[in-house]
Amino acid sequence: HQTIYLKDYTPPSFEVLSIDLTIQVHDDHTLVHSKLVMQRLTSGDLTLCGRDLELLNISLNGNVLTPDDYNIDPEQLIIKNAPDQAEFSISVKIHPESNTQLEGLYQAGNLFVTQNEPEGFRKITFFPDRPDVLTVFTTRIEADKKYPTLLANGNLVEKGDLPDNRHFAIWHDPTKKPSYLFAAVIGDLAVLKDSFITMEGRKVALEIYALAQDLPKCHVAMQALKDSMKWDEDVYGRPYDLDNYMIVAVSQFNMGAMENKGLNIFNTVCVLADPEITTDPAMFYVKSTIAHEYFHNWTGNRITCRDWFQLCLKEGFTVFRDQSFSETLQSAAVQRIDDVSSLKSVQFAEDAGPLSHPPRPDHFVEINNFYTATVYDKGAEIARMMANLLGPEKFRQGTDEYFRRHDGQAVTVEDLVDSLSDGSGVDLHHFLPWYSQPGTPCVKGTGHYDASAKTYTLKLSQSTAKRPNYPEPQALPIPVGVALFDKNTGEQLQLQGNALQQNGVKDGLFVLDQAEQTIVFEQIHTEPVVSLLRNFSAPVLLDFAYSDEDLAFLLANETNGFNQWQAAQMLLERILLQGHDPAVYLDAIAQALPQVADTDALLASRLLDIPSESYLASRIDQNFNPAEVHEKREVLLKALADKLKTYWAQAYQALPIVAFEDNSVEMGKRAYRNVVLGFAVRANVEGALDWASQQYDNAVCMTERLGALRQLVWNNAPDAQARLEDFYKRFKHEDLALDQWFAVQAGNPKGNVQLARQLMQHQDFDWSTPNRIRSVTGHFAGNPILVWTQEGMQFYTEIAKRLDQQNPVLGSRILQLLSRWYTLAEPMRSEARTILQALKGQVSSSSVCETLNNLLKA
Ligand code: B3K
Ligand code: ZN
Repeated sequence: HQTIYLKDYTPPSFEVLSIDLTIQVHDDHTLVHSKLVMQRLTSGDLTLCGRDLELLNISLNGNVLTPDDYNIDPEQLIIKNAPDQAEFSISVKIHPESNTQLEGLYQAGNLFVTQNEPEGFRKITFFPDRPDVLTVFTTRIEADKKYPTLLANGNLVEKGDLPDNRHFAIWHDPTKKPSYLFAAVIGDLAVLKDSFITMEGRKVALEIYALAQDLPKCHVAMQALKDSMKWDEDVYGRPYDLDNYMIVAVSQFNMGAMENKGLNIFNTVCVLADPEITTDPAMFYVKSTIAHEYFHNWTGNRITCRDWFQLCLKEGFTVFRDQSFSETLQSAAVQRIDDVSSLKSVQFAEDAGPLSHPPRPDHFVEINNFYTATVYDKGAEIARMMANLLGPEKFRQGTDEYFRRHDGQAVTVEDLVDSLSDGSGVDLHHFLPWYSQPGTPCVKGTGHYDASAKTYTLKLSQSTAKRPNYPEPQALPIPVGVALFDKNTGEQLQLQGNALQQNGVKDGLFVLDQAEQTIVFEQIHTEPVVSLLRNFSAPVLLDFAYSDEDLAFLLANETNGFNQWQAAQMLLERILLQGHDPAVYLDAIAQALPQVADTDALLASRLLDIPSESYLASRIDQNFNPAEVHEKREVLLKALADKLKTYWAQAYQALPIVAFEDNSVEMGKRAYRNVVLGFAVRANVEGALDWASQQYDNAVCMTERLGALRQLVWNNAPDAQARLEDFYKRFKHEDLALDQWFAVQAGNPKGNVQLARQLMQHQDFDWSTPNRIRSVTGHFAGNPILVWTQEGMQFYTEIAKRLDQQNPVLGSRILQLLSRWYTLAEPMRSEARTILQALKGQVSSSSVCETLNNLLKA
């Protein structure tokens, strides 16, 4: 497999003025005819990408071409001596009915759908399948009338009957787009309709297509779509630009959803929502994914990427936008907690190991391997840092300039930073190295109060570990959110005056952009406690010389829930990674919790977060002993449970099940009730497991039912089996609920590989549905003690091998779960290497091979 480098980028030699596409679907094959009108831009060959296509015929400007006129290989068709104006007619045969890779056009049950990002379109027809070639698509679809739904991007121009019980529809998309945003859907779907009137007065028809039985579960998504459309108008001034917006739900899908122009295709798990089958976090995920894909219409579709190295241009920015939107749906503090929590456990871990790469990578073998937490979530943090530094008004001027300059173009990360700088009048170019440097910077520091001089001196330094094959890391601009609190009263000190300006602290942010810097706060009349990295102002690790008491102080006195949570996490990491005595933490949380719970149950549910074993593992670079980490965490959980034993009992009783309401207060109570139940069970509160059984039986929604089931199953309660059987009976026809049934068993910390294997033998297990596969592989991975055994690792390498041909994108993802193998203590480390090496001769897809090679480089 070939490595592709950013530095080798060259512009396309031809533009495509238009494409007319005809897709004729038959039971055992599909014919695709295309007419491409092309125009030369620069000298060079005319190259059309194509993969797994049977070429039936090709003609150029009316003349049939013979094999002498072109070179063809498994990846492309190169036309020799192409004229400057070229009109191609190309016919190919493809096989969506046997396409298990879920890329290109594929059949999923009774539905044909496309997934073209990043390089799926080349599996539909020959085309310059690269994001900087934009064209106007007209699409004619023909199929049997057993498939009444025929959709493509844009406006419906015509539909009608054909002989042999067939029919057709013609769609025209007036906006130029790259091939990765092309979509088509052929099937038998029901539709939920609504509409939205844009700020420009355009009436947009909104349509969500799903199986008839799932239509009632589409209302949450519809509301989220309307909310997102309004939010993008209010916050970014961006209206929608077509007369219709369609979303299609499909159960077999490799990732969450896809932002195809005007015709989004969604994994059912990201669009269907119903309190009876969907937990609150899952319902929240539906809303934020709907928003994410909608926001792509401006950040991704109207302005797209010049090449795939720029992926974080659209993904990072769009994640930042969907996170900001989500902050308006629930509490902003809790949204930030959840986003940071996932950044730290997934992205920090990725960036600390052999799969580490910059948000804008400079080389890849398989671009599918780069839809990563680093590109998405670290990319979002970079956008957020720039936005925070500018403040809302200037950031808006910057984004206005970006949209003004680049609408309709395929651009780079530099273009975004140029626009933000020019539009706001604030130079942000020093942020560019964040895009190209891998690794998580570590900010270290100390603070000193001089009572006689009335000064508080903060010394901060930054460092980033050097990674093989990358230059010596440089100092990055790191915005550090900072506040001082009066140690005696707990009050936040007002920081004002010249001293601050000279030190560069503005709006509570200090930009650390040197290897080391000192800030002196003057006229500080009482001893302060400093709070740093407030609201997680930069994606860095913080190692500040706090005393445990300082952190307990911040947990009690910080003014925002995120900062309280962050203080608790720092204390917990000290206990779990550095062996600190848990007493300070236990006292502090016991003190703070009841009051927080009374006013903000959602926040209380998060304040009890204990860093996951996977996150802790990511902080251990050698001699990692999974059993030891597990044990330490269990001991701490037990101590916390015991410390508040009487409180759990009261708190649980004070939270009776009530009718379901979809708002953050009720969501908070449900979340907190489940957390409290878990601690009550752990503390052996009398009757706690019976409460779990009762909660299961009386549940009015999935959050309650699954929360209870988890306690029963994970504690091997006598009632567990009967409730599992009940759950299965209740939901065996609801795929998304059944996924939870698999997940709760696969994620059992007291489970084992045998159990996971049995689940994969179950009659409802299905190798063609990624959601079902992930419900076992993903949740089993939550227990490092089970993963890091010979059987556990073999379990994963066998799955990667099985998926290598069948669905390499998914296979590669699953293999990535083993990325920290090299940190294991011996003899596990050597065993892990042997197991990974054994996989080497057995896989051949570019996705799986690239991941495996990178893993073995560790
Ligand atoms: N842009 C798509 C991701 C496509 C992934 C292809 N392997 C979804 C999203 O980020 O919105
Ligand atoms: Zn996206």
